[in-house]
Amino acid sequence: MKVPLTVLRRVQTAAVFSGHLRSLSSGASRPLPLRDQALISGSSRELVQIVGSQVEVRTAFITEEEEGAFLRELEPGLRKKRYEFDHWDDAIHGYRETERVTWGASCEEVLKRVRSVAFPEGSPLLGPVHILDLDKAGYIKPHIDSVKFCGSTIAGLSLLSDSIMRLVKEDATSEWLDLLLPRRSLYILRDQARFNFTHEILKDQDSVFNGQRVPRLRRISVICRNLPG
Ligand SMILES: O=C(O)CCC(=O)C(=O)O
Repeated sequence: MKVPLTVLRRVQTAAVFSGHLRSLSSGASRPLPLRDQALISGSSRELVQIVGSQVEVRTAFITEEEEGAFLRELEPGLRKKRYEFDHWDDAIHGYRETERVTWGASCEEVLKRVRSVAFPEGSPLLGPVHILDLDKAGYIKPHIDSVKFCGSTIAGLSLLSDSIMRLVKEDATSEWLDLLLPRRSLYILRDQARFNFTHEILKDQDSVFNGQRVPRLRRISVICRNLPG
């Protein structure tokens, strides 16, 4: 099932405040490697603190071997599809997608881990896992996932590439957060962050986090959602 995406307007950003989410800091003055710097930055310290509590980025959530297992399962089916570029009104540009209910043991083990950290126990989940394959030239425009199809929590694994997810407050577009999503990390958006903020994945040429370029290559996301309450 394709979850309908509501396209909303993209906005520009202003001052930047950073907060650490499960990250390390060396205190060195030269730019930190991507995996050692704060993973969230935003338009104000308050926003980083308040909405930052409803977003999580867990670096190295899966190993290289586990990423390989997902790719082996997903690539044969994805390769049969063409990237979609020309739907002018689509919320996603340069993508192909699929969904999957049944997985091999290694992927199922990872998905169990995702579910146990992301969703409250007993929360009914959307059965199929959604797979989104973004071409290097692809990107996801700002949108809020339909409340008809998914509940309070969205959790996604990022395969093959680092990327930046931008959240922008729907009714106050000067309020925003950027999340740095390293390859093989898990992100979780909950509650306000999921309902009151648009989310988007930046295109390669806009992919800059705290002044540091984050090359956006082809990226596959594996997304789990719960059902509306
Ligand atoms: O690719 C991602 O991680 C984000 C996907 C997304 O925006 C969505 O499915 O609503």
